[in-house]
Amino acid sequence: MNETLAKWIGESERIVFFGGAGVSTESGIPDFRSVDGLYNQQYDYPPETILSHTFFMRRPEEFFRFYRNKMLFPNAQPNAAHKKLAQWEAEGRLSAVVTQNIDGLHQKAGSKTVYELHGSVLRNHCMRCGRPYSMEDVMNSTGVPRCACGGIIKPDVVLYEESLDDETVTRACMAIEQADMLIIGGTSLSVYPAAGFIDLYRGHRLVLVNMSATPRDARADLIVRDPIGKAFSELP
Ligand code: CNA
Repeated sequence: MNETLAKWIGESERIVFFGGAGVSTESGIPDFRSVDGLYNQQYDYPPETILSHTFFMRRPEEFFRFYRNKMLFPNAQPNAAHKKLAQWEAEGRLSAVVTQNIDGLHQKAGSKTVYELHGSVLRNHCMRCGRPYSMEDVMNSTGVPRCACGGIIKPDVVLYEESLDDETVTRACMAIEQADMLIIGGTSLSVYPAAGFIDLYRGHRLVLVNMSATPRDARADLIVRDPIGKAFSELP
């Protein structure tokens, strides 16, 4: 167990956790940039292209083929990291989870205040009439999923070229500004604007839990290089 990390958590009352795809790799969901991640597999187009708004509008069949195969993990379960964060919130130590993930696993683990910067695969809506649809509706459809009204059903996931939801961003920024400890985990800190949020934290308990180096390692007060599920499972 990392003693410094354990001590700081014990002393904090407004921890904010800011995480990315690495939080869910131990739940069996690949990240983007690790060696076996999505960016190191071969497709006709790079994932950034397929997951862009332009591609979605121009080639929706291709988009949904990739999306159903690579973005939906209906059987994934929360791991020790998701569970520990939910526990800290219930104990009154943690005020928010800010995540770039779209898998809904924090809520599945019991976390209540979760700011999903990039949306969620669990929510979908008709682009024409707004009717909501579940992940199962999209998963069980073929080709381009259509609403009863004929409109295309779009996942509530922020694609490249799309902007983040204003209210989610505002709340996430406020939580980070007011945090007495910021734990950043499982993110390469390479996707903006989300990666820039860490600059809002002014305290001296900035912890980075990431298996590889990030461009912001120099800013951290403590760096933990272990898999996050393993590291968190050892903490009180
Ligand atoms: P990324 O760029 O793929 O980086 C992941 C980082 O996590 C890398 O630096 C890894 O070294 C590190 N890592 C991987 N596994 C672990 C682990 N077990 N413990 C600690 N560190 C680990 O992912 P980011 O989140 O930084 O990039 C942002 C993108 C990826 C967002 O737009 C996400 O929506 C998107 N994404 C989300 C999911 C998901 O919802 N689970 C999956 C894949 C990609």
